[in-house]
Amino acid sequence: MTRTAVERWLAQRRRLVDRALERTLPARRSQLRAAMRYSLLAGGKRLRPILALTTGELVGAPTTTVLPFACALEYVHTYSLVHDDLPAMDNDDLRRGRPTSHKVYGEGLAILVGDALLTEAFALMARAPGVAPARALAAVEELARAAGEAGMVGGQALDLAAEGTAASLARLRAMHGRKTGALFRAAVRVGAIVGGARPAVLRRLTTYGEQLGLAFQIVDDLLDAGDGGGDAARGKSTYPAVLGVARARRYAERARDAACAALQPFGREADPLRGLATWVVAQVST
Ligand code: GRG
Repeated sequence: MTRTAVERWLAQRRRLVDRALERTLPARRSQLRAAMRYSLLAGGKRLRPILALTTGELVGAPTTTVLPFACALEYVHTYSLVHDDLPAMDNDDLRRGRPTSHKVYGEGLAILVGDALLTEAFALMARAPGVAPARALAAVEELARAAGEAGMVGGQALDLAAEGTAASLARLRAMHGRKTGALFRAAVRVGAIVGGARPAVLRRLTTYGEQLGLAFQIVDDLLDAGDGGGDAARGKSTYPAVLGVARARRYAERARDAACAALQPFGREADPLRGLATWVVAQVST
């Protein structure tokens, strides 16, 4: 797929996800609800829900069946961003082009926004219609593990502990594999699990998700470095800091190629996944 075709596909999928998210969280006369909507409906690329929808459909699940799980992934992702932006973590003033939750609603409510989004994510999955209970439970466990100690939260703890120290490539991979990678991996797996993927298919999609998550993180670091290096200024180790820009770029290209190689047995229906991996890395290659 050309870059334009991938971007058109992403935009169309994003609209579908945005509409579904809006339905799950209608406006209410409550400050908490307003603050939850402020962060959840603030835009964002919706990559994780799009991945879940795409792998679900790839293994034959109807879109509507996967949608609640896709929304749950975006709830968890948004919670992590709201908490990550807090003064006790990254202390950021801007997110998705707007003031961060705690800047608008105060720290207390921003903490509660994250808590509520995380909790409601699991309610969304628990009441998803039309999914065999065993598959729904497996998907719930998948997201719980990816978000929890073994995944995103554990990765964030490693990140906090490592601040101000120079990490090795191995430590960087271990930290990001959990902090960012686990949710990408879970996104492709949750869709495939809801759709009842066979083990061999699930293994290939898992590799795709892991390699895409790695490429995504390296590209994010490279863009940050090109943008003035906010991460480096905060004492964070990044892929370009450890590898240098040129090697970091090659590392991202290798991850993209490994992601696409994992999709080799699939036909044209996996083209959007191939296109997405290529699109991610194209942000930093010329
Ligand atoms: C606070 C529990 C807790 C976890 C925080 C993911 C994370 C862990 C923090 C986010 C900080 C960060 C910049 C991580 C790198 C990964 C990344 C670029 C996330 C942003 O994801 P995008 O680009 O965001 O998909 P949008 O806004 O498009 O949804």
